[in-house]
Amino acid sequence: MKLALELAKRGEGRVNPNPLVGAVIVKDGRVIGQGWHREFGGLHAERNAFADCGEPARGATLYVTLEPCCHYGKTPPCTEAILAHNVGRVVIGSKDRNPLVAGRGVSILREHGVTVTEGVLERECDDLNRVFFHYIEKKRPYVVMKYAMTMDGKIATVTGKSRWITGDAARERVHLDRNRYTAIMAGVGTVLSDDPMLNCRVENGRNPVRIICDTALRTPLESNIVATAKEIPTILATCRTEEEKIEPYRDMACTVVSLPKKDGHVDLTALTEELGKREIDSVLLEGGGTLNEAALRAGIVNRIQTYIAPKIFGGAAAPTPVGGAGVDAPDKAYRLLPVEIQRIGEDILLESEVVSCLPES
Ligand code: AOF
Ligand code: ZN
Repeated sequence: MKLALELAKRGEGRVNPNPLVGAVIVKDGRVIGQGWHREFGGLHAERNAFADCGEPARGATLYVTLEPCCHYGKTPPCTEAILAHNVGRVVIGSKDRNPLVAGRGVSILREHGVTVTEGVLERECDDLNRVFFHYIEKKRPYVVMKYAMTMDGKIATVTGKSRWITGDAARERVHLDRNRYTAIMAGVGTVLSDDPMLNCRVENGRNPVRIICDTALRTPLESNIVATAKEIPTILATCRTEEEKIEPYRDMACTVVSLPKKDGHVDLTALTEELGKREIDSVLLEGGGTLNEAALRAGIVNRIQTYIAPKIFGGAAAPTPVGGAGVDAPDKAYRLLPVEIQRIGEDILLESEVVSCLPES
């Protein structure tokens, strides 16, 4: 199963909004076939593993990180392939929460006399597909709020300069995440101050869809984002609706989505629903303090990634990761699960799931 998990990760950035899945076929103590889901719409991991077998899989054991499917989707059911190859046993990591599968894959195999073992390395397999499970259940993207700060909690100096806070290794890791998640989201403030590309700079990586929260549509037509919208899908989320205001951006290949206003900004709940309809299963939120606070308050943030650099900026007015009015008592804090900690070069990365995005009343 560990090998199957490693294989599954090879699909990162290529299978969304479908799951990452790996499969290994073992016979007489030997691995005789391996496969993973390589790209969206392509063959499932199980079928790729059968195709890789140099000998018949009759009586073998199939290890697969996700319950095999039993429905006709873009591909035929994997349960049929498993039965056709006369596999003796199937060992499964995660249950599939896709309502089209949801336990039926296991039942069909058992009904046909296949021995099924469930829940092997289940936590690891579930963690691998956090995005898929969230998206298939909620039909909205899984949102990861990412920011880098100094040890005194500043995301820029008093003069607004933030390049760079973390070292090379941490910045490389951010680009891996830009490949892993389908979209990247920032506020218009970031476009106006940094004129960024918000692309993915890893070898064989793919660029995330860029989403700019731009209430009043102030993104400059000559910005890097707009200039490269023909090559990299770009969505401007705005409260403006006038055709003459929107048209120049459309002419430059930007997708302009007009949404209702909430608390003076684009309604982020409405935005995530719209992104879900567009099959965007995950968003890396690289906002400033205003957008981050609005996202937390809207309850759309699932995970927080905090890079901490061994530096101090100081300055009472230097910006911090989450702005707004803030909560007025510690017991009203946004609550997070216990933190996972990693060292990345000279920096550290803290990651945590958001338990409750709404301050307790
Ligand atoms: C995958 N890859 O390796 C497995 C999946 O539309 P389809 O035919 O690609 O089916 C997608 C569903 O199949 C998906 O939502 C999940 O429930 C199930 N298993 N999907 O893309 C795989 N094993
Ligand atoms: Zn399948």
